[in-house]
Amino acid sequence: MNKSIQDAYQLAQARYAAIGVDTDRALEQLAQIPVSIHCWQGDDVGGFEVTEAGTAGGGIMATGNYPGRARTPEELRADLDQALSLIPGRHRLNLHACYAETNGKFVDRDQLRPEHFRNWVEWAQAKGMGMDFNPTFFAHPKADAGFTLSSPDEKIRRFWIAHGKACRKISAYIGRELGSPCVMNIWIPDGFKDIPVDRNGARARLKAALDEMLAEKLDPRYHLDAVESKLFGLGSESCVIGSHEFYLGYAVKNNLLLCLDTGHFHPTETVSDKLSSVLQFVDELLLHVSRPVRWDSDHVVIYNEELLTIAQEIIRNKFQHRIHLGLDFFDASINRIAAWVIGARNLLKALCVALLEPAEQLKTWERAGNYTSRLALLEDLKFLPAGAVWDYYCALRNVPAGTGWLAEVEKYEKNILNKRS
Ligand code: RNT
Ligand code: ZN
Repeated sequence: MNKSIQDAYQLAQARYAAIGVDTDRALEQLAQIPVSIHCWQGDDVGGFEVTEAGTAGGGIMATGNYPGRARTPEELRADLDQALSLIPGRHRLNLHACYAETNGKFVDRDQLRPEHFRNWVEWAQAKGMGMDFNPTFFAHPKADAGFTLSSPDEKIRRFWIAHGKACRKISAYIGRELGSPCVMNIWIPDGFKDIPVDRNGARARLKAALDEMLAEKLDPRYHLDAVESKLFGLGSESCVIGSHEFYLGYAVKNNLLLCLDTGHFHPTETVSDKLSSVLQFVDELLLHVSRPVRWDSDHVVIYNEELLTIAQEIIRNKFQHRIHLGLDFFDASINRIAAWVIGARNLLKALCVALLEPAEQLKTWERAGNYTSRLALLEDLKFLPAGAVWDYYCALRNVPAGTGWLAEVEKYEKNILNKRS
């Protein structure tokens, strides 16, 4: 290991030890937290279906035309390999149904089967990675009218219910093959552009459709269902059918995971504050860590205060066993591999910093009403050498520290990405 990284770590270790924090222990814990890496950053949420895809809808839109987008499953897997080699720790892959491999044949979404995902499973197996999965209720002609599971058209509803059922089988197959529960997240774009007169009708249809889709009990050792709400999207500005209250109620009533996407709430609401509320009533959560800029814009996750607060909420409460962490952003204006690496490393950095906090000491002061000491230490913590601990973690895990990873991405861009048309 690089001597300056080692030396800096030893000094940092002593600083943290002085406030009762064991840095080695913190890094052991960090290594136990997987992040589900979303496949869709690599190809701008395109997927590989053998048909003309519809418009994405619901506000899903990657903007930018940076060269090098993955055009085939092989390219996407190679790009993911490259990204994963620069992210410390062992993580998971989060795959959408539209990334099926159907051997050049058109297979509609209600007909998808586990075999269409075998290559992905084998890829994950070879790396000892777990996987998560998502039905794709957008970018399809049957979603172009803006409604899927809540559509007033029974045929459309049936189609999407069948897609959801097919995906649950695929998810359970993935979980069984990989020996780790596959979290299957349900997000639909359904909503009204303009002020509706029958919100209730659409929500009642969504509830009935979900009930039918999720009726079969599946083994939680292999498969877990999650539901994701949204505040608004492009084309669903006036009313989103699957709102927060809708899915919170649905998850509590049916004992499902609730997915909280950090870009899906009113700008003055924070997901960090919701975790300890919702976890009083659901067993587990899925987080889509994203970054809204004015709206649900899915920018690359940066190391900001809300990201750190989310990490602190998780670590201070030992919620890492109840919260599945996933990323959800898609930026097509920068190198896509760099986007994955930057976003994933930022989430891990936030978790690292949260693990370097003397949480019990802070809680003790708080319970005793000693807010002075609490504030003094919280402020001092901000200037402790967490960066030295993070660099050491990267070195331990054989991943470049600092921006050392960028040279690797640039090499890959020159040799591989720039050769793509
Ligand atoms: C959309 C949701 C959803 C998607 C992915 C691609 O607003 O956040 O999670 O981003 O399923
Ligand atoms: Zn999301």
